[in-house]
This record gives sequence, structure tokens and C-alpha cells, in this order.
Amino acid sequence: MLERLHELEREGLRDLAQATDEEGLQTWKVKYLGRSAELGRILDGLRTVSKEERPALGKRANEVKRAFEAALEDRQQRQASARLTQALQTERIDMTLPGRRLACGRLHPATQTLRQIVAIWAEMGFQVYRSRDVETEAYNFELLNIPAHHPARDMWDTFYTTTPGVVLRTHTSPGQIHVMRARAPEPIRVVLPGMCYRYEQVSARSEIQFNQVEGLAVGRNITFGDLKGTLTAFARRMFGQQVQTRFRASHFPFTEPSAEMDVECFVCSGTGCPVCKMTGWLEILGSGMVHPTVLANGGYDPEEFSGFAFGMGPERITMLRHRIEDIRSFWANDLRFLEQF
Ligand code: FA5
Repeated sequence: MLERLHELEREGLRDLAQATDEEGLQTWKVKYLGRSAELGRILDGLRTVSKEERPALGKRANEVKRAFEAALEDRQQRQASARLTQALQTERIDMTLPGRRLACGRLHPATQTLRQIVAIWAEMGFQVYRSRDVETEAYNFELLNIPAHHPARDMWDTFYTTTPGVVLRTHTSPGQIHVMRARAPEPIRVVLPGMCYRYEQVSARSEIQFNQVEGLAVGRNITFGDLKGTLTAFARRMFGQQVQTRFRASHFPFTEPSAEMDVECFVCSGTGCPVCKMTGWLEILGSGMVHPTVLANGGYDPEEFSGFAFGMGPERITMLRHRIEDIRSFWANDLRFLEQF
């Protein structure tokens, strides 16, 4: 029996040397260390061996078992380190290669213009005031001096929500009332940027969804001269120091008097071209002195306070600056268009 143990040890260690992969090691383990392996059977059978032989046989059988276990562990470690070495060689990373560029998005052209407009007003001391996209009819119309029967209501075809009296704002002007009610009787200098919605016939110039930047200044002794001077200063920062401006009388129910501001056409410098429809001027914004009724609705005494307001459309300004012919390009989600900006 001692002789057999000796042979078994030699056989086992020789077989183990030939197992080259994980699967081979598993098979070897089952064969030599498994439950029904020969060594196991010898150990189990020790009970039946005579008392004299048992100690030497038991000692030897356990030695063989420990030799097998140690040899197996050694082989497993060698194989693991061989796998690691191979992986390090075949999956080597060249740290000197330039990194892969991430596809990085950019701001939408209308957002770029909007931010530029807001930054200019911020430099001139106007805070940004955000107000909601979903408005009540009262804020969108009535409090801005546009009662239900007023013909000016026809100017805005509106998206109504399923909640009676609640609309998607047709302009940023309702923000005027919100900010006045929040600040009265303090003086105000704010711009209100944001999305507006009109149930319009979509065309090359008109979308159903577009941005506006509203402006509002309220205080004592604010005059139409302040309106003209401030808007002219803005136009110079936006379009260049040399730009010529002009004001044309207009009408908005929430301002009195009202004016539209044009800037000299920056395509033809005022000589007339298709962009300015041969007029030499481009319309930029609507403006006016805040109507006394609107001041009162905002909580300011019109006898004591006055103010000016204006509203402009960043998409239309972007179209003028880049000679974009169709406003629908802004929402078409066509990268060939968007990547130009
Ligand atoms: C108004 O909305 C007034 N609330 C502006 C205002 C504010 C006047 C404060 C006086 C005092 P208007 O409807 O003209 O005005 O729109 C203002 C600007 O929004 C336009 O000049 C244009 O640039 C933009 N705009 C209007 N409708 C559309 C549209 N359908 N698509 C794209 N831009 C539009």
C-alpha cells in the first residue's frame, strides 16, 4: 500500500504538470482530490487496516494529499500570472495616443443671440427676471390693458389650455406685471427672456414657438428720452458703434406712446437691398412708455412713477445677422444648419 501511495504521488504530480489550462486543472482536481479519487478511498479505508500499519500509512497518505494540494495551488497561481502577463501584452494601452474627441454640442443660434442680448442688458444694470410660460388670460391680456373685447386681442391667436382661462403666453409682457407686483414700490430695471407661443400660420418669418426678450424700467422721472437713449446704446453694443437707429410711431395697448425701433440694414449699410426690402432699415423691437393703467395694475401710482418697456425676438435678429431666410430652420433639427453657428 505504501508503494501504491508512492506511485500515486508520482503519477499525480506528472499528470498535473501536463494540465495546461483551467479546465485541465479542474479535471485533475476531480481525479486526484475528488470524493471518489483513489487517494480518498485509501484514506477512507484506513479504518480497515491493521493497527500496526495504520500510523505509517495514514501519515504517508496525508503527505500525498498535502503535496497534491500544494502543487495544485502552485499551478493555479502560475496560470493566473501567465494570463495576466499575456493580457498586459495583448491589451496594451498606448498612453501617448491622442484621446478620442467627444462629440460636443453647442448652443442653438437663437440661444446664442438671446444670451448676447441678455449679457448686454446685464452690463447696463438690468437684472434677469424669469416668469412662467403658462399664463392666465388676465396676465397675458387684461392686466396689460387688452380687455376681452379689445380689437388688439385679434393680434394674437392664442394656444388655450384645457383649463379655462389658462393660455401659453403669447409674449413675455405678462412678466411685466409679475415683476412689478413683486417689487412695487421699488424702482425696476429688468429683462425677461423666454419662450412665447402663438397659434400662427407657420411661414418663413413666423413660428408657433419663439423667444422674446422683454425689458422694463420703472422709476420716478423716466422719460421717452431715456427709452430712446437706452435702446440706442443697446443697439450700438449689439450691432456696432456706427449703427444708425430710428424710431417709428406704433401701437401697443400696454404702452403709450409706442414706437418700433429699426436699425440701419447691416447688409447694405442703408442703401437698400432684398434683406431690408430696399428700405435701408431693419425692424428690431417694439417699445413704449408703460401705460398708466399697466403701472397701476402692477402696483405703481402712475402720478408718481413712469417707465419704459420693450420686446424683441432673438430668432428674427439672428435671421437678420446671418441672413437666414427661413425661421423654420431653427426647429428643423438639421445638423447641417445648426453646425454653422
Ligand atoms: C410684442 O409681442 C410686444 N409684447 C412687444 C412689446 C413689449 C412692445 C413691451 C412694447 C413694450 P410683437 O408681436 O411685435 O410685440 O413681437 C415682438 C417680437 O417678437 C417681434 O419683433 C419678433 O421679433 C418676435 N415675434 C413675434 N411673433 C413671432 C413669430 N411668430 N415668430 C418669430 N418671432 C416672432
